[in-house]
Amino acid sequence: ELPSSILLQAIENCEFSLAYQPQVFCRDGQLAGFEALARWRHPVDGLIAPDRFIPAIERAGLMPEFTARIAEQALFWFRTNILSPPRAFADIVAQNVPSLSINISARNLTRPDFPEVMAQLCESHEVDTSRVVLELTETSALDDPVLSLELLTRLRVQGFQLSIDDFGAGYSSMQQLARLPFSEIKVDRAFVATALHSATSRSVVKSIVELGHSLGLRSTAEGVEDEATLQFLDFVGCDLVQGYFIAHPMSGEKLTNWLSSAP
Ligand code: G
Ligand code: G
Ligand code: MN
Ligand code: NA
Repeated sequence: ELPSSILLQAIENCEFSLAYQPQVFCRDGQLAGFEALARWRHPVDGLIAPDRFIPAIERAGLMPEFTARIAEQALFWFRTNILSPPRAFADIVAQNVPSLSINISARNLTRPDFPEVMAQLCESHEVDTSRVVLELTETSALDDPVLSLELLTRLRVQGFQLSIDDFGAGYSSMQQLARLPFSEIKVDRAFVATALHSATSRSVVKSIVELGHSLGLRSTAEGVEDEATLQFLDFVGCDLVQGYFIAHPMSGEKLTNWLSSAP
């Protein structure tokens, strides 16, 4: 178990880095945005995956500090590389107005100042809040549903887009989907990965996309690993796709090269 003193030190020492995974429109492959994914560059143990440290950060009560630091890093990268892009890919970016997706935790929705903190980070990096998508996992248990709903609503009022991540994987506190102010639904990777081989998965994917559209939400499929899956997703009307078939999560530097070499 990771002690909270170690985690706090890691946050303060900026040992967390971000990988960015491009998202593209299913229809024409144009760039739509990026999801920021945290990695821990531990000085001794090397690269540690989020599945290991995110739950530990949650248990240690450090999610507010962690998210603020991650958001700051992501917004800085987005401002300097995407909104004020090098010449090499300025055209690609200018045409598409890409968004920046940041993962948040249910633990972020327990601090009343969270919307204000996020809005101030956007302001100081000169990033319009409407460009920022906050992803909340469907299965995350909301400790205080009333406060969480109030904070989600305030984030929405501040201009943030809200996304419900890994949809289909759980059946919990987010049954009230229709009552929460989301703007995007992300189909869980498990259904996308098995879509070609399982009629059940195909029905689930199609239903989620339709549910999203009926509620006015854009749908994003993650974990797209081949062209046939991409075609199926386009066929059912999915809006955005993300996955190894398009691009792996990359360091900011690698992503710059990826953008420069895009057709
Ligand atoms: O990065 P990987 O590709 O292994 O992501 C695994 C999961 O870890 C993601 O689906 C996401 O839910 C979670 N995750 C990654 N980065 C962050 C982050 O910055 N904050 C939170 N709360 N979760 C994250
Ligand atoms: O936030 P979320 O849990 O949805 O994060 C997405 C996770 O899925 C990250 O861990 C990311 O590295 C991973 N991922 C992204 N694209 C693919 C893919 O095409 N296939 C698989 N297996 N994993 C992917
Ligand atoms: Mn996500
Ligand atoms: Na997630």
